[in-house]
Amino acid sequence: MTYFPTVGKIKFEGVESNNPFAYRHYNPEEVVMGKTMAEHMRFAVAYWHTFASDGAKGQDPFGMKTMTRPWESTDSMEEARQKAYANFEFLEKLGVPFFAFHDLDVAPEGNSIEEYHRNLDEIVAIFKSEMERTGIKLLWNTSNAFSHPRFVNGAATSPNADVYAHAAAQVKKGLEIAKELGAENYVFWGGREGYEFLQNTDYKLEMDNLAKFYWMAINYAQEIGYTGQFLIEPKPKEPTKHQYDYDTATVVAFLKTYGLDKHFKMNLEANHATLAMHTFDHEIRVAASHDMLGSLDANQGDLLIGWDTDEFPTDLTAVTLACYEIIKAGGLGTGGVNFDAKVRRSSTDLEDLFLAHIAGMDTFARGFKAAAKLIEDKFFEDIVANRYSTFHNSEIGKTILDGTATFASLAEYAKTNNTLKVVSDHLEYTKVRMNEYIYSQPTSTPKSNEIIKHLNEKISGADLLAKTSQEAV
Ligand code: XLS
Ligand code: CA
Ligand code: CA
Repeated sequence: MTYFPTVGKIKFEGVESNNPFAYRHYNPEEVVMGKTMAEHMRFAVAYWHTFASDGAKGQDPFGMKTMTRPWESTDSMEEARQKAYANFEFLEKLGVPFFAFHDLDVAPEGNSIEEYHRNLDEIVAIFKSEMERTGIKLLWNTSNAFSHPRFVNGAATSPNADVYAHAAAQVKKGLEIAKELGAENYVFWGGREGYEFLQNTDYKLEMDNLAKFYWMAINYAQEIGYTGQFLIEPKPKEPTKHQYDYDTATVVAFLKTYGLDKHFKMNLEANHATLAMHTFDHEIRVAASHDMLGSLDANQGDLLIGWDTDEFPTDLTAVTLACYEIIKAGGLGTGGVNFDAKVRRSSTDLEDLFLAHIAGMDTFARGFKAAAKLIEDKFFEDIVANRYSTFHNSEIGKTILDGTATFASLAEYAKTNNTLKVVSDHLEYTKVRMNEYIYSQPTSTPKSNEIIKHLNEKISGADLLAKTSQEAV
């Protein structure tokens, strides 16, 4: 049985190729900064947006689904089996090494916890044998503790202890599945962990309960010998008005407050970053600065629409800056680039699933290579070094960095230093030169960062260029 008869194995053909079913930028074997692109990117397909929900088939709050898929069946377990096999055919054809799923994406709940576990076990067995056959791995699994009506007011922050216990049973099973399938990570995303109305909410009790829930998960993972990385996925809102895991900084504060910080890293989603009024690169930088960069959910939102549209990432500037932060952070470790993205409602062909993933992978490959070039040329490093040079190169700056400065010593110095000058960042010039790395090739000699440095030294870029071309002559 084939689910995608019209599409063969997607290969790298380069920018000259006009074949829509080929990579034009993503060459998995290309070595960049000492590793292959496949090793850097660790791409993953999100089961839910590709195979599972009606939302993945075009359904939205105003309209029915617009697509029908060959794995659909009136028998929910039969559909679960078909999807499982379709997943591996899709990943093999794309050449993607990882997938990710929620428990509810892969098997129907049935009428009891026992029935649900039986259903899950059957599909997990298919996953296991298909993983062995293909070498495809599980980037992460997670528990959907937000769709069922019982979770109307949250799971680990529900005001109802019975619901809390049910959520615990679900995550317990999720961890067993993670162990069984060797999941590299286990994700917690709390879509309903938050509140609609603060005055009917015991905020402190809910935060304490959430921390206890995480501790129970850590203890259980240790008990069963599951050693994958735990990840929390921040999101500020939607479906809940206010979600507790608002953004990276909020989650870090929560984890540190409850002594959980050594056990968790972040799963960061681009669309969640923008919902929190941050950029994706901001969230990556904050996580990395706490040594908590875990994995990425690659997508993009639509700033005009304003909710979690989960589009495939095609914004090359945003992706390049995200890749820049990934490289600066030392890579993704056990994480990867998971396409938590769905085809648009009007992309109705089955083949659009391939075209959309190819678009995301090519965008990331192109962004990553541009970021590598920015790093190789020390484009931002030199700018940053120059910008902070008073801390590194002046006596007073050094006392601030080494912690010997006091208010008294700084005030004494400030009084004697009346020549303080504002130094321009030349931000517009910086950004337009950065664009060359992203959209074409940096062409200038000397390098743009050197020109910016010289601008700071009050030599105009034009003078410097003139000087260099004279030297060249
Ligand atoms: C929803 C989230 C969800 C998580 C996993 O907005 O992105 O899909 O990634 O539960
Ligand atoms: Ca996500
Ligand atoms: Ca999302």
